[in-house]
Amino acid sequence: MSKGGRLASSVGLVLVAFGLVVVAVATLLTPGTPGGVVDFTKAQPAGQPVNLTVQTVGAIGYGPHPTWVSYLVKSPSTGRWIHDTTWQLPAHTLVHVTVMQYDSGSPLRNQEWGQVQGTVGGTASLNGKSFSVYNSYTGNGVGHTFAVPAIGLSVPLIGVSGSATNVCGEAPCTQKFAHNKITFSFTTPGVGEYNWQCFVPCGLGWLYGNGGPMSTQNFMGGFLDVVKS
Ligand SMILES: [Cu+2]
Repeated sequence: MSKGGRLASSVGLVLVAFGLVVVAVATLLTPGTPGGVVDFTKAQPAGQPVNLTVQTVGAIGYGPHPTWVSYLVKSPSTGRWIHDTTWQLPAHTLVHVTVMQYDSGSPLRNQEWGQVQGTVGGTASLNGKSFSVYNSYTGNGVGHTFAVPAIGLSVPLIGVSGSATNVCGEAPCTQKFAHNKITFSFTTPGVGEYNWQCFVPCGLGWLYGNGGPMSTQNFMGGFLDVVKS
């Protein structure tokens, strides 16, 4: 091979290597992978309310922890369910949240978690019916909460019947499976990073239920990445 040819092929190899690095980094930043962010800032015109749709499942059914409980979020751009709990939202903006809850529930360890707090009007709705507190000793109990401590937001996610025959076993779950639809609205605070989490110790098989999915990103907690609108 000529000197020029050798130079050209080594430059080519460097470019290929560079390309692979770029692809690897881009893959890491894609929603659904650790470090990903789901962008809700371009889903609607500036100043308009944001629609945020999530689902909670009793077992994600795939990946390194198939048996773990988890949240998933519906991509505002593709409509696909993705396993990523960091959501970028515009500041000082109304967010309409819909939670499709596919998991069962139980009585709460702390009854305060049964209260709806920090939402618009101090209420949420369960399958179309407004409520401000849920007695977890009734019905099917509470499966999870959606809470953003820094802004005083907390909403109980009521469980589906443990004896339902059509319990979803693998995410993403579709509405043919037993579920509860919980909706509520809140206003995002100013620019900042706000953690959100479930407060129901739902990490089955872990000490006091607080390990595993309760302490792992993209399962029972995440961040609201609030940016300038
Ligand atoms: Cu939970």
